[in-house]
Amino acid sequence: GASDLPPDVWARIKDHPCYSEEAHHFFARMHVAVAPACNIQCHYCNRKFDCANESRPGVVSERLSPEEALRKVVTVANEVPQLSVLGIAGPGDALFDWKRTKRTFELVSEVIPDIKLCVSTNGLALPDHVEELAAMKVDHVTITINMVDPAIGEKIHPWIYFQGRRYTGIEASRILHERQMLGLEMLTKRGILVKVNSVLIPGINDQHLPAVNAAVTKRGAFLHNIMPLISDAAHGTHFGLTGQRGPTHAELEAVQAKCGGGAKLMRHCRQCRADAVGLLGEDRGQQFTLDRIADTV
Ligand code: CLF
Ligand code: SF4
Repeated sequence: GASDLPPDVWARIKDHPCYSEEAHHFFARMHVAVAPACNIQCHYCNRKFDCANESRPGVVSERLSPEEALRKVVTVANEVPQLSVLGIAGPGDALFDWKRTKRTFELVSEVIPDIKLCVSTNGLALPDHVEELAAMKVDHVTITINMVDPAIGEKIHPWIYFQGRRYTGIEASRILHERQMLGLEMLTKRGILVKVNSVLIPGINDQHLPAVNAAVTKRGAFLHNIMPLISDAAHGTHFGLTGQRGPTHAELEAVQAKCGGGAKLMRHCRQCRADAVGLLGEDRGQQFTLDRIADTV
């Protein structure tokens, strides 16, 4: 809440619906799905659907070019007065597709200079783009960090694609882990607010998430959002097909209780789509598909 934060930090989150629980009743975010490709594989992803690190798996978002995204943002800004944040959260990784993400942010900030820019990434490409993110005044970055131990990472992320080659096994997770920690440190050193998302996967990282919480707290993470794995065989993910289940509500609360004392926990996440529009939990994305806005701008 407002009372336990320095005033300058409060001023930066008071109209961000994900970073402030109070704000989510009054302020809206929108996502534009401009980032189709991804540089890693997660066992809870099937590549055809939205990035499950930030978003609800099993849904397909409308892919937009940066120019189409601009048109959509302008339309929504005119019709949704609560709009305060533009986020890029997939459907793949927002920083692997850096040129598209950057172009989108540049186009939008020229027209709507006061909109907050927000980005979500698996972190692998993050250290390469921190300078430019800071220069574009991106003040909110989410990194999905499911482990700080590559032996656990290996069970979640079968491969990564990094600097022109594919890595598998423990080596892949060691690189991913190092890049995530480096990216987090670089962001917090510049004063950018970082939220860490962790997907809670029973039997795989449930006992380990307090160690993740401690590691990201130490490096200055502002918020930690522990998200339940949504696993469904119908989504065709590795975890879905192998019968990996998501946590019960009680299991989620038990892990959250063990993470108390570290970075503040986010408890109001609605696991949005990569093309979500509106207040959290009130998704108006289908009102603003391209075919519906074509005539309005
Ligand atoms: Fe979007 Fe994510 Fe920014 Fe929010 S969502 S890029 S930080 S503006 Fe928010 Fe949605 Fe949860 Fe994400 S409720 S899935 S935490
Ligand atoms: Fe899928 Fe997102 Fe993982 Fe990439 S980072 S494999 S898009 S869940």
